[in-house]
Amino acid sequence: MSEQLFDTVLIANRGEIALRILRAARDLGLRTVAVHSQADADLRHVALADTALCIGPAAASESYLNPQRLLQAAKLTGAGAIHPGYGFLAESAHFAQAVEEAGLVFVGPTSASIRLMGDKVSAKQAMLEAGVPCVPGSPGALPADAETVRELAEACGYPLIVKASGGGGGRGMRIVHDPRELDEAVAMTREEAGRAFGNPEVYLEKFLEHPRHIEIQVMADGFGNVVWLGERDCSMQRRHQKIIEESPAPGVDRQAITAIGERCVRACQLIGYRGAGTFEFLYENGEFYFIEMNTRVQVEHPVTELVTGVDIVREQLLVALGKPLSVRQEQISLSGHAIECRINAEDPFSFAPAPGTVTRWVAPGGPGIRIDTHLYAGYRVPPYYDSLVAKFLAHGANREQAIKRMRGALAEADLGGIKSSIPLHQRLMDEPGFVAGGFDIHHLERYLNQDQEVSK
Ligand code: MV4
Repeated sequence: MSEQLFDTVLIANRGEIALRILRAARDLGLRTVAVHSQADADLRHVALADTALCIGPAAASESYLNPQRLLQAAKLTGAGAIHPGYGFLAESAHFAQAVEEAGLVFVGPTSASIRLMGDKVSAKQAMLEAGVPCVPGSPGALPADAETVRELAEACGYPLIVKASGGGGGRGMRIVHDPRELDEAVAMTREEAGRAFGNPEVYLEKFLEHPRHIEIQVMADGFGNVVWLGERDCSMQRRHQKIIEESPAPGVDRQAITAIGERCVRACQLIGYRGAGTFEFLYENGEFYFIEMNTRVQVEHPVTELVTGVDIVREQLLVALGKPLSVRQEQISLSGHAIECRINAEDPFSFAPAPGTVTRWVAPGGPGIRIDTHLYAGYRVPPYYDSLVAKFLAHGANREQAIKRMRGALAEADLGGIKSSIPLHQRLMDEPGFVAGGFDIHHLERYLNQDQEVSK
């Protein structure tokens, strides 16, 4: 037998990311186990995996979100590691700990790191200690005493935002424009947070009105090596769902980004971080403000892969195998520009989910085009899960070329049988705000609303 930590990885996810993980594992000579729900037997990665196992009914709570089923499947198939992908149990400290305690490798950070970052108050405290700039606000969780809360709010200034420590990704927050609304907003956010996250702790931040969302990708191994892999601008979003991501962030000073990237590296070293991670920042008036850290591989990771040439999922697996990162910081530079369009099975105007059977699928191609998808003709998109069915990526020497290539890819794509966001992206690739670049997190919703006015 080999001295490797593991030779089989269980993929605890579905769709395009499961296929992405399978390919990275296969590249490294690892065996793969696909686990799927009853609704997902016909997924592409299930057909390609060395072993496939049905772990439960369509409902995610009884399959992809069930730690016991996943651990049983690992035991049954001899998998030594579990890759959680994104979503589902990827940021469950409880699951990561169960994997650790079962003597298996969790492809990600330690459960302790996930717990630290999952609690937004402790995450912010750790970042402040590491010299990462944060949004000004209350030092830690709010006390019970209403008078002290009012004083903290005055010090922070209005408008402010009340956020749940157990929240994140847009869940559990409330904007307060007027001191008279403060008490009730704090009480309601506490109440909701207690119910939704089992943690009623809340904190305050100054509300930034026109920020961009810029995030830093990091990768760390178990030997203290940490690299940052540039940034992604994810400002084109709707209802906290990212629609388009790109790298580099248009019009942002490289020196400023480098300074932030280096702080993120330092922070990873301080907390003993391992694996892939993303530091989310709000960027306003030339300043970066940390808001939260994601302790998983992200949907938009290929944008970074295209501009850096680093295979992030491969590095995740290498690190999990106990090996060092295959790149050092001096070897990393950003080349050209990459854009990702998320293609969902949904109505391109109402955004209503539109599951159904794919009757035709011819993927675009050509120089600088990458398509991450599990689609094939005849595939039935089930109604039970996230509607992401493909990611179109365009890489060019500069932003202009990347946009042109993306337009070509969107025009080439031949997807029949289901509605998708392809027509939306075709409009966006010609939308003056997007084409100019550098617009804030509200731009897309503003554009879509104005569109609605016109059709009235
Ligand atoms: C903010 C903010 C403005 N000021 N915090 C939303 C998701 C979560 N990650 C944090 N979010 C925000 N936090 C302060 N102090 C505005 C948002 C926000 C947002 C952030 C990133 C991407 C899209 C967003 C959409 C609405 C609000």
